[in-house]
Amino acid sequence: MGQRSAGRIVILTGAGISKESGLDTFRDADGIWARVRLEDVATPEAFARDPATVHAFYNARRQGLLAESVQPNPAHLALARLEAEWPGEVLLVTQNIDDLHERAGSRNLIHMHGEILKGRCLACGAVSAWREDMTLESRCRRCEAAGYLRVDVVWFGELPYQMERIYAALEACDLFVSIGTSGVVYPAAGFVEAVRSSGRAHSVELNLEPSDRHSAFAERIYGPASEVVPSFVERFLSEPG
Ligand code: BV8
Repeated sequence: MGQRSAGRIVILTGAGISKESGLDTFRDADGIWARVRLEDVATPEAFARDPATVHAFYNARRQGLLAESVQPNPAHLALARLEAEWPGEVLLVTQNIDDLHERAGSRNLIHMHGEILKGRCLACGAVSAWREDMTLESRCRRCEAAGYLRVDVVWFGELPYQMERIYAALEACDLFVSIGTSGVVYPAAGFVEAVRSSGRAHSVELNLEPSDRHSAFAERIYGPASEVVPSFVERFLSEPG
């Protein structure tokens, strides 16, 4: 990898990239799933059974994300720099529902698991920005129906967004970089296989510790994202040719 003009890069990020910004991961010892069962808050069945509990779960995380103290960290900023300075395409696919990549300056971005700062109306299908608490009484911004809103995230058992575009990019890329993800949740955890099937791309895992899929990667660098991601981007951009 090094053809400066032809290199297409796909990056996958998970909750680990936002940890140093103050947002919890899911499967670390102090993670979200240590406090609440995903079956109670992150499935369509949970929402049908007890929507108030699901709203409360996401309302707390949304307010946490909007806290002044939560800012993009050097890892988010390094990925925005890579997109700005690399002559080939850089596609950032995130499993995260926060907006830290956008706030860091990333533009070519897919939120495959949706976005916590958006709401979707089950009556008319409208998706709208949503920064306040969502309740059973919340009204759709377009059709004004009350009680039909859900946070616009992908729950377990639901199909992630833009999968065709993602798989096309994975099969065409020259470099795949996975950052801050445990490699537990599919289909994201299987992306490295889609890349390897092309037989051409280099694959790198940047994580605090080996993920469940670590052995599938050609290169593995471990450490906090705010350290390993900026140094990887710096090294990559300063490579000759
Ligand atoms: C699908 C919601 C099919 C938003 C999330 C039974 C029934 C149905 C489906 C399944 C089933 N069994 C298995 C499945 C598939 C299921 C799945 O994979 N389950 C797992 C648990 C086995 N997947 C799905 O259901 C997916 N959909 O399969 O649909 C389908 C097909 C056709 C038609 C219809 C349907 C949907 C998956 C998405 C679910 N939604 N979240 C939200 O609330 O956030 S998943 C949730 O996990 C988050 O989105 C999160 O992004 C994702 C992955 O977690 P990670 O980001 O990796 O975070 P984690 O804590 O795990 O790891 C953090 C890592 O960071 C660690 O490695 C840590 O070491 C590292 N780290 C920590 N600190 C740092 C760091 N790294 C660097 N620096 C640091 N400082």
